[in-house]
Amino acid sequence: MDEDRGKATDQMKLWKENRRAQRPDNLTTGAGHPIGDKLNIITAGPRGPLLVQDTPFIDEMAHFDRERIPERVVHAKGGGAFGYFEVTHDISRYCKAKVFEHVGKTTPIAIRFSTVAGESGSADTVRDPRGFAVKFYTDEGNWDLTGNNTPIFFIRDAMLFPSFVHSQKRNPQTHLKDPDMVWDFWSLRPECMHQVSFLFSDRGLPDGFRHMNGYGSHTFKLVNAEHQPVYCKFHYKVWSHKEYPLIPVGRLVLNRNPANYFAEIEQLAFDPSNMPPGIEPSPDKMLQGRLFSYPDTHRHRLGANYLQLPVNCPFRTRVSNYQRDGPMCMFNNQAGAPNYFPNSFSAPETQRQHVETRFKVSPDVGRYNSADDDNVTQVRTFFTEVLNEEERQRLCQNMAGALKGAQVFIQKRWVQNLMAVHADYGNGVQTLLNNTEPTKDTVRVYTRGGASTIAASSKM
Ligand code: HDE
Repeated sequence: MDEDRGKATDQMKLWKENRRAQRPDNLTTGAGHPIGDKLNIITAGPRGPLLVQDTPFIDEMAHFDRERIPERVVHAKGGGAFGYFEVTHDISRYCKAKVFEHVGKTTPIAIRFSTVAGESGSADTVRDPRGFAVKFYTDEGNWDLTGNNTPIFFIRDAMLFPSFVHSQKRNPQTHLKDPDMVWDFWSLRPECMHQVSFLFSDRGLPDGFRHMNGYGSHTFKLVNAEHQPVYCKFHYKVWSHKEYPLIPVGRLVLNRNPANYFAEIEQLAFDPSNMPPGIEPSPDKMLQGRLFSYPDTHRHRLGANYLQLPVNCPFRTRVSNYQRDGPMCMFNNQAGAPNYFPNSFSAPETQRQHVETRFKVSPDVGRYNSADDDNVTQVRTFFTEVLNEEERQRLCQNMAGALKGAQVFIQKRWVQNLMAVHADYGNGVQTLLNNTEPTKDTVRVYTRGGASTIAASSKM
C-alpha cells in the first residue's frame, strides 16, 4: 500500500485483496434473479423507446430513486465505530444496571461522533459542538448515552429547541447560513452565553474525534438494588471537579470500523429514553423533552420497526412485547405468541423489581420561564478562571469575527449580555467589533489532519 494514501483512500483495493470479502458470484436483481445483461436497456430498436418489461432496469432504477432516507435534522454529519465498555471500578452500591454489574464485565458498544448544524455532506472541521453518542448493548436492553463534547447546552427548555436549531441552519429564503438569525436568537436568550463562550473558545474546534471530552450532559438518576436513587452525571475523560469528585467506572474501547456506513451508522438510532433498569431520567426539562423527540424522529426517518434493524436491535436480550406488524417487519413478528396483555397463555406477571423509583411532584403545573435563572456566574468563571489570557483573546477574536456579520442592533444586544458576565469580555468583543471585518460565515473551517481510522480508547 502506498504509505501516503491511507486505509480509507485504499478501501477498494484492500477489499479486493481481502480473501474473506463477500464477492458477487452472480449479477442478480433484488429478488435474486440472474441478470443476463446489466449494461444495456431493452428497447424497441437501437434508439428506443423502452419496454416496461425490462425488470432489471426497473428494479435498479426504482431502488435508486429511494436510496436516500431523511438525514438527521441535527447531527447529520458524523462517523462511528464499534467496541466495548469494560467496568474498571465497582459502582454497584449506586446502580443496579447490569452494565456495571462487576469489575471486568464488558458490554458491546456502538458510538457515533458528529457535528451539529451542518448537513450530511458538510465538513467535519467546523466550529460546532460535537455529538458523542454511545449505545451500550446491555443484557437488559440497550442503554443510549446520547451526549455531547461539552457538559452544558444552549437552552434550558425543550420548547425552544426547534427554533434554536432553525436559527443555526439555513435561512428559509436564501438557503444560506444567516448571522442575523444565529445572533438574534442567542442574544435574545442569554442562557446561551455559557455554551456560546465554549464554542468560540479553542474548544469549539476539537482536534478530531479522538481528542475531545464527552459528557452525558444531563443529570440522570442511578438506582441501586435497594431502590435508592442518587443523581449522576457521566463524563468520558476525567476532569477534576471540586464539588463533586468524579468516580471512575470503566473504559470505552473502540476497535472496529463500520463494515458499511449506511447500514451501521446512518441507521444507528440513539434514544435517551433507552435506559435499562437502574438508570432513570432526572426531572431535567431538556432531558424529558428529548425522551419524546428521539424515538419520534426515528419512526419518521427509519420507520416504525427501526428497533429491528441489526444495529439498533437489543441483541443481548430477547424482545417480548405485544407490538406487531408495521412496515419492514424483519423477523418472525413473534410468531404465534399472544399479541395482547394481560393474557392467559404467556408472559410473566409484572416484574416488581424493575418498577421505576417513585418520586413526589408537588408544585403547581404551569409553563415556568427559566430565561432569568443565573446566566452569568458560570460564564464568568469560565472567562476569568478557566481560560488564560491568550485563550480569552482568541475567544473574543473568534466571537467578534462571527458576530460582525449580524446587524448592529443585534451585536449591541449580545455585547450588553457579555458585559453582565465581565466588563473585559464585553469590552474585548466590542473593541474588536469596531476594527474587525466580518467572516463570510459564522462557521469557520480549519484544516488540520486528514481522514483517519477511528480506534481510540478513553476512560469514562
Ligand atoms: Fe439532540 N437530537 N436534541 N441533543 N442530539 C438529535 O435525533 C433534541 C440535545 C444529540 O449520533 C436528533 O436521531 C432535542 C442535547 C446527539 O445519531 C433529534 C433537544 C444533547 C445527537 C434531537 C436536544 C444532544 C442528537 C436528530 C432539546 C447533548 C446525534 C436526529 C430538548 C446531551 C445522535 C436524531 C447520533 C440528535 C433532538 C438537545 C445530543 C431531533 C429535542 C442537550 C449527540 O431527535
